[in-house]
Amino acid sequence: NNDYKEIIVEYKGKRQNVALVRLHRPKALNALCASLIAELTHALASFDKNPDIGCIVLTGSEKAFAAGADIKEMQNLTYDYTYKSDFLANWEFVHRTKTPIIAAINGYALGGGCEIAMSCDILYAGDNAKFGQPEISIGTIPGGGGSQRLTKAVGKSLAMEMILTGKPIDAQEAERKGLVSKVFPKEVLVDEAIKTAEVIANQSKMAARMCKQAVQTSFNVGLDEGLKYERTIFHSTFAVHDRKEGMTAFVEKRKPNYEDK
Ligand code: CO8
Repeated sequence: NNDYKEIIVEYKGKRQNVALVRLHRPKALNALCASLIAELTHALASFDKNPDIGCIVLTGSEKAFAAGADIKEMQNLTYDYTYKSDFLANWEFVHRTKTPIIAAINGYALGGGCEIAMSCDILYAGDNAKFGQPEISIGTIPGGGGSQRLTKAVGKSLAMEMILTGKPIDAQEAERKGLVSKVFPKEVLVDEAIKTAEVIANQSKMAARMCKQAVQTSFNVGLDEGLKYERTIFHSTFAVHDRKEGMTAFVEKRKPNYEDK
């Protein structure tokens, strides 16, 4: 789609089944203004509806994934406005997208930038990445899920330290603490993310969405409820053509032909 101004969308992979989205507001280090979020939301919704897309890679530039919500846009907002408009509620959309999303993070992922990255399913970092929740230094708190998702990812003490001091951590520490699953040299990060995305996009799309749904549920419910939910989805795969095809292909020692049904 060439109509976007603050994101760039390309299609990647041998089968063009990976959507690559670059946040593109270079003058503001990809600060997440309302129009950028609206474009991102529109693009993600279109991928969910597009039967050709099986995985999404979300990235920024080499300098910044995103340096946060747009402070200039927020500077003069009032409580009245933020409350009545449920300001930032639309950021939920990243997490609600059904297609798996890999965040490929080079440079700054601060505030809302870190929060958008954490809303994705897999996080890969470039070796120059910096993750932080510096909201306290501008008199506010994380508003896009940071206090919850960062704590779940890295544990209480480090999350408190980052959120209370505003100081970022680097890619290596983010990997050690489990915030990201892999670190790559910054020049190859996006290609590596696309490689993983291709592996995912070549699976059954229904199975991939169901896997995502099951893992996401583990963040919201206790173990017993989570196990029941997993089993329900597992049973439902027996109503899906791709499950029969996947198992049959294994038995017949051939590659499966998934039909996304
Ligand atoms: N908002 C608006 N503009 C920004 C932002 C931002 N978050 N970050 C950078 N910019 C702009 C700068 O104002 C500057 O513009 P100009 O040239 O017009 O002055 C341009 O980008 C380049 O920035 P710098 O000159 O500052 O670049 P440096 O390389 O010197 O510094 C930093 C890079 C360290 C990243 C620095 O820009 C910085 O500290 N940015 C702010 C980081 C921050 O505090 N982010 C958190 C914002 S608050 C937030 O995200 C939480 C809100 C609630 C939740 C939102 C999610 C739902």
